[in-house]
Amino acid sequence: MTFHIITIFPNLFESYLSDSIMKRAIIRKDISVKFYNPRDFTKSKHNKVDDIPYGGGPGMVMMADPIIAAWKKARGVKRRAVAQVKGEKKNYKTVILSPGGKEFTTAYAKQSAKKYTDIIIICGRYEGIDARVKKFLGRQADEVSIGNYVLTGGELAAMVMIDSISRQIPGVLGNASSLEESRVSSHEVYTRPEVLEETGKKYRVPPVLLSGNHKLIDEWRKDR
Ligand code: 6GU
Repeated sequence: MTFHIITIFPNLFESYLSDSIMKRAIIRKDISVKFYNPRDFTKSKHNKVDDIPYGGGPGMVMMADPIIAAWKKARGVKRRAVAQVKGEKKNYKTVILSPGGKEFTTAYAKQSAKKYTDIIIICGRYEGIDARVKKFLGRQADEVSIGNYVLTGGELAAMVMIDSISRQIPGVLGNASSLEESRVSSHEVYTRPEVLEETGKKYRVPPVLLSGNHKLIDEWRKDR
């Protein structure tokens, strides 16, 4: 999976992608992440990427042209030609991140990991992106939000999507069974020590987990 990130703040992604599971996924080439800064695609003298809204109101609006130019680079005709020569079948999706979009879910992450080879993610600031970007992209783009709260920009949301989609890609998680969503956070988990002594109190691991009886353990887990 290749993630193409359109953002004016690519540095925000550095630490998250350079450690732990995302780092390993990139080294293994299970995923790759590329950046396109609208500021590098401006036609104006001062590399302007935002301007005041028509009709008035607070805040700035991201200009359509630099974003569309960055998107064209990400979607590149040249890359497609290379893919065709190699006989690869590319399948692109574009996501416009916006607090008003449809909610991002594990189901969306699973589908995306299965269906697409390339996902282009456009990060806006919360005042918004000129609506003509969405009009230009039409049905090839989804407008997506990661939850019912407002962030200052789409970059955190993009990282959430990269993480959540990547862990659905075979090989990204070391252990395939870790992928089972039902196992994630559904029941209590324990590790050593068997008895944790803290501030005069003893906290024990439930005896069933020490029993070695996997039928009983599975039943216990269903109830948690
Ligand atoms: Cl995608 N963007 C912003 N700015 N805020 C959000 C969001 C996206 N999803 C939830 N809040």
